[in-house]
Amino acid sequence: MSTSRSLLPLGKDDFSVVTEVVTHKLNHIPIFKGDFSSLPPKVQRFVAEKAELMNPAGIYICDGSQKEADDIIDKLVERGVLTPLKAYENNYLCRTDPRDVARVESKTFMVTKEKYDSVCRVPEGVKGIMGQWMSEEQFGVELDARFPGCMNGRPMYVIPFSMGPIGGPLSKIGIELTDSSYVVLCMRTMTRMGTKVLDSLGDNDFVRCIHSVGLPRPVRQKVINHWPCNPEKVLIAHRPKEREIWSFGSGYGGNSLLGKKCFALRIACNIGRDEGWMAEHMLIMGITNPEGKERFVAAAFPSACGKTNLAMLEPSVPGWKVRVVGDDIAWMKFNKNDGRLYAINPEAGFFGVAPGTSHKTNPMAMESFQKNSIFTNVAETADGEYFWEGLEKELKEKRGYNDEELKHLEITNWLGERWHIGDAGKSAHPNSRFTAPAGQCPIIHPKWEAPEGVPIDAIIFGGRRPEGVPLVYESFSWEHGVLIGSLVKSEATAAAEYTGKQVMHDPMAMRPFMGYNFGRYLQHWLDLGKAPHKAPKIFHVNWFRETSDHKFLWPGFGDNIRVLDWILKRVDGVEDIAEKTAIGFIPKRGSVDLSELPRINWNELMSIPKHYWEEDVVESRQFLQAQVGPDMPKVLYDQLDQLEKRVKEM
Ligand code: TSX
Ligand code: MN
Repeated sequence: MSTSRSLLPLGKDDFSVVTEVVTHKLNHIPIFKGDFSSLPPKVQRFVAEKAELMNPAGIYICDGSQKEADDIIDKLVERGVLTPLKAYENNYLCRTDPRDVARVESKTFMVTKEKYDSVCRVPEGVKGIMGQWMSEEQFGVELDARFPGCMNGRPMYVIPFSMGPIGGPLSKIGIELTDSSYVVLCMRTMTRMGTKVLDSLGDNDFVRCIHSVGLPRPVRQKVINHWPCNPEKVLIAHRPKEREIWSFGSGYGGNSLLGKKCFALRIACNIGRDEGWMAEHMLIMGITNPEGKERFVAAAFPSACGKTNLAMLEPSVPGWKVRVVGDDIAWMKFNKNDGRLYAINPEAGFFGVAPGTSHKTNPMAMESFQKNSIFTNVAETADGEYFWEGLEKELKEKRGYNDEELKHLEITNWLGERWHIGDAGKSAHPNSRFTAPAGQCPIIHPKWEAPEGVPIDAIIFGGRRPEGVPLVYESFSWEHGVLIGSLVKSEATAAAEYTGKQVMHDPMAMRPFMGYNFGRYLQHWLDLGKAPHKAPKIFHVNWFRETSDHKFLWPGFGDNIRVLDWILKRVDGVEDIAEKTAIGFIPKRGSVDLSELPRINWNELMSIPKHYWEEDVVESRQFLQAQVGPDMPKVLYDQLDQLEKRVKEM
């Protein structure tokens, strides 16, 4: 088999050999920018090996400077890849090939020798939803069919990046090789990137990230929107043991910004298992009450539940203050000294869904992307502003237009076509994104880059649950909370291939991001919650419960502070505000502040229909047996038995 040299790790101490190989390989590949010989030896070897495999026109070592970003932007504007949004300072629009608009879960794999290191032992005939496995042999074949010569005629950018503050005790370094300059720009916003990362790397190891748009020159297919990609051959493969990521054929988001979902979740949860910490799909926020006491919470929600909106909440109740630490990913570790759980946001920017974001739903996100931001697949007004579904009203008010005038406003939709408000179809792609530096958020927490992280007092799970699930409930124990997390469900998302409105399982909000056997991941959670660790309390929230005629029962958004208030009182040990039910503790009537709200149907909002939960417990057991099977920790089946018994006795 011609299988990639890349699969054969060179001996660690073979330095004479390595140096020789390195010089040899770089003899015929020019350096476009940077000093190859000043790279740490391991980085040199990685770059040289992969350059030989992918055969780029030259090597461009990114320093992370503003000048470098400006140069790349100038070139992309000249080529028509980026359009300046002239209503702002240094904001740009990017339109992708319309076939390359989202993560591709069906082409995403974990590659391990042992299948069941990656996925659970599901019963015969069941298709596992918690990730896909590929054998090393198959991966070798897939790699050989894609990567040799794949960067022909294109520069290969070398992006050194840190997930977490550079040099921090919880931080990790990666190097991404890519032939996409769009990826360079986004990585510069989403991670700490450049020379200072290499300085702190020294001789240490790093996560190897290899990305190609998969369209070597000369290009045979037609390139649409100056966005090279290769949708038929998309592959996103992770080798957790080798701490390596291979991504081919897509330039979009989670497929190409490899620090995010691939590294910070799929690879990092493997590192976390080995090193005793957790990598989670969670926001991190600081909440200060009117008395001035601040507490931090981490919250896991599936896509399309408004995680970014919650992280940047503007409380509707006077005296409360929320500050965002992170909106998507949390790396968390129990501290040896005080036993508490500390979390960092490994990212440095927000890569948020644009449609639905407005001054009404998320004013702080809006403030974050007034400058230095990239908008991908949104629409543009004739005045050089961004536009998407959800901005109609504020655009109308900004211009002082009436409805008729608004309809005549010239808009270019995400496909580059003329479009008007009220026309068929959508102006922006439903998965269109803003990429903005986190530091530009007015309510970014002053400790958002604290290397040691912030102490977490509550973990909150949630989902879009139109039926049956109350606004908030609290688990009876860490183990019960882990069961609740493993049973997270939500109405489907726009961020992936799924459409429609079924309620789908998304355990721990990690379904698309799980990096190893989910049963072992649950066991890892159980292990970490034991003494001497002081495990945070675990809650479940549902902002999305509906009446039988499909009206939301809870106003949501800034009013969610009322629920967070109750949660934090529980964290503080206030007892007389909770009522024990079959599924957990719920707020006693009157213990959630509803002042100044229009009438809330509290009974319907908080009800726990026996019939619904009887069915839900049965469905939950079927789900866990089918998807986690024998890998499910027994403790959690015990928890499920107890839940079933409590529901039966309701
Ligand atoms: O983000 C949301 N949050 C969390 C906010 C901090 N959304 C948007 C979800 C899509 C990303 C919500 N949508 C929330 C919510 O709490 N709640 C709802 C449902 C809802 C939508 C509109 C109204 C009320 C509830 N409108 C009026 O009441 C006028
Ligand atoms: Mn996410």
